[in-house]
Amino acid sequence: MSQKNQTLGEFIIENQSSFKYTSGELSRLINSIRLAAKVVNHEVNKAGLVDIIGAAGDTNIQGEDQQKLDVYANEKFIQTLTNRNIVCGIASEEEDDFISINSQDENNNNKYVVLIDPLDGSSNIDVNVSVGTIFSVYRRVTPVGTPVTLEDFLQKGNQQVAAGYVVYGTSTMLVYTTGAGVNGFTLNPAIGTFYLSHPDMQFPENGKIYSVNEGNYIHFPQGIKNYIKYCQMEEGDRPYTSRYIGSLVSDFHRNMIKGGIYLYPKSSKNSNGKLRLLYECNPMAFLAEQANGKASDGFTRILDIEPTELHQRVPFICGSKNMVEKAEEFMRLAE
Ligand code: P6P
Repeated sequence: MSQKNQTLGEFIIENQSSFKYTSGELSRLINSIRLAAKVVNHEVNKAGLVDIIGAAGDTNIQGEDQQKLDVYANEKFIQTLTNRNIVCGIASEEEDDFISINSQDENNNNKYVVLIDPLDGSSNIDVNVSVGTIFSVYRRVTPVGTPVTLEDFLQKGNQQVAAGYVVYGTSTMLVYTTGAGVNGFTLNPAIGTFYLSHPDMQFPENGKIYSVNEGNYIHFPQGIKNYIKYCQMEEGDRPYTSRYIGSLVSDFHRNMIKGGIYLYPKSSKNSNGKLRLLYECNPMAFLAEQANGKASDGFTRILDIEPTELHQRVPFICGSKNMVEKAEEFMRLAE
């Protein structure tokens, strides 16, 4: 049984045997995420001090202005995963296409692909609000030793072998799962070590926080409008509290600890919602379910959605099980 204040390194070694696939590689992968997280954290924490904030002058495939830290974080995670010769492919929100990693040795025996949102919520950087990194890990499905193909990335979320996030907030935390529960590690910046601070994280089945951008209310489907009015009604343990800071990782993290629901529905402005299935919704849904929570698009379990393209978007409702099920009920009734 893992005990608090165990380091991330000790935790990985102790739990390696519980991971049903081969030992070693996934542990090394998580360790490389840890290293990149520390490097990015260092830059995020001094963003106000050096000329690294502000748009990098480019836009990503989403047509969004790329903040310099977006570019920096993307480069660091790709560099770390590549240099350690652990993965055979990487897909990133900041890259138009996936990246094939051919290891130094000819027969590239690396089995894992990683999909990543290197700096989610980056529009918050200039206003000193928490941002995060989200990652998702699969075993490749094409033959080991051959270059990866799009098929290796377009896998259903229920095939993930690991997923997690880094939240660069009042403290920096790495929260991840390999399918045996969710554990949170807090960085001690003085010595650059992550310590197990939140063992076996669980969503409370009920909660009193709802997180949605109500500025889009008039554009929402009727079922979502009805659910939001339900949250605001004076009845029983309601009205709920509205908390939305525009950073998925931070809203998710708070809701997992306190109980709550996060919604990014489709709307007349965003016909499939805004969040990306492969490197935002799937990893957060895997974490949610591993923490006794739930995640759907309002009708279908996120982890069962068949991906069709690398940067596809889906509507996303995620959090405390009973809250998500109540929102789904409103969606069905309004059908
Ligand atoms: P809006 C950040 O860009 C993000 O992907 C999530 O982290 C966040 O929850 C959402 O978009 C905010 O989007 O449209 O409400 O500003």
